Amino acid sequence: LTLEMNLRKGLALNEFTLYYQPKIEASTGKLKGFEGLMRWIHPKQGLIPPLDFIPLAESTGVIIALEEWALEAACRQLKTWHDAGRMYQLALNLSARHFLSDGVVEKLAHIVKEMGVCPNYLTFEITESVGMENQQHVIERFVAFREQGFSISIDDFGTGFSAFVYLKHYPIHEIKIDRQFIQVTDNDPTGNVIVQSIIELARGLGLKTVCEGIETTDQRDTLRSLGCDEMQGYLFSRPLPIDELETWIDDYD
Ligand code: G
Ligand code: G
Ligand code: MN
Ligand code: NA
Repeated sequence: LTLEMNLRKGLALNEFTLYYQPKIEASTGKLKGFEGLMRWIHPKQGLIPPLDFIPLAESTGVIIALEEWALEAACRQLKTWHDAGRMYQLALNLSARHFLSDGVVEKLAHIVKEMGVCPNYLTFEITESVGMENQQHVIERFVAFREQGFSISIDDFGTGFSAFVYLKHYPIHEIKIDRQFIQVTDNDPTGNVIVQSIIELARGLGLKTVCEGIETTDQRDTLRSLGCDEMQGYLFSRPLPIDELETWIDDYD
């Protein structure tokens, strides 16, 4: 089998699953929602992490089918929570190839509608690198997502060369500050200056900030005092399968 056929077969045989990592409101410690992260549970190879199949899925185009599946799975879970009065938010990663594909906004909006979920509870995380080419086209896409009620977050913020282009031109809702800027705060005082500046800049522009990769209570306390809105990281929980997540939620709340 070609790798592409392997991916398609895995999808058809229901071998993919979503893990969920909690997102915490910095000021209150309240559980706000989750980022959904894909995993491939291969019958022979066991758990395959996304870094080992996402690039391949992107180059073959299978990523579109995979991420549509992920949205369906996420919406099914979100619907279960919402029906029980637990109004969590959910963020999903969207590859550049999928984000730029024809009809993507209508397709994703259709899936969400079919699943009976309100789009206001969904955020799509797009990596910073998407924005360098064809800026007008990318801006129109962002507007279309926004018009459907979806939020857009810029993932890995600060790692590319387009960070300021985003802030100046792009109609986004949130930036997700890359963990390299978070994890430097322990023993490098100049690291704090950078993350503090990013947070202040984002707030000045009316954007929400999410800090990822929080691993220590010191990082949590520092970032809370710097005014970041939401936090995510191993300190709270690693990404978990749904049954372990429900146990985690019971313990956390
Ligand atoms: O969960 P983990 O740290 O292993 O994820 C590794 C990388 O895989 C992260 O950069 C994450 O954004 C990416 N990833 C996980 N799920 C998806 C997905 O559904 N689509 C895309 N494009 N990337 C994903
Ligand atoms: O690129 P993206 O932000 O989607 O990447 C999410 C990935 O980051 C997930 O694969 C997750 O496992 C990983 N991750 C989440 N929290 C932490 C953390 O606190 N430390 C480290 N090193 N990785 C984390
Ligand atoms: Mn992400
Ligand atoms: Na990231």
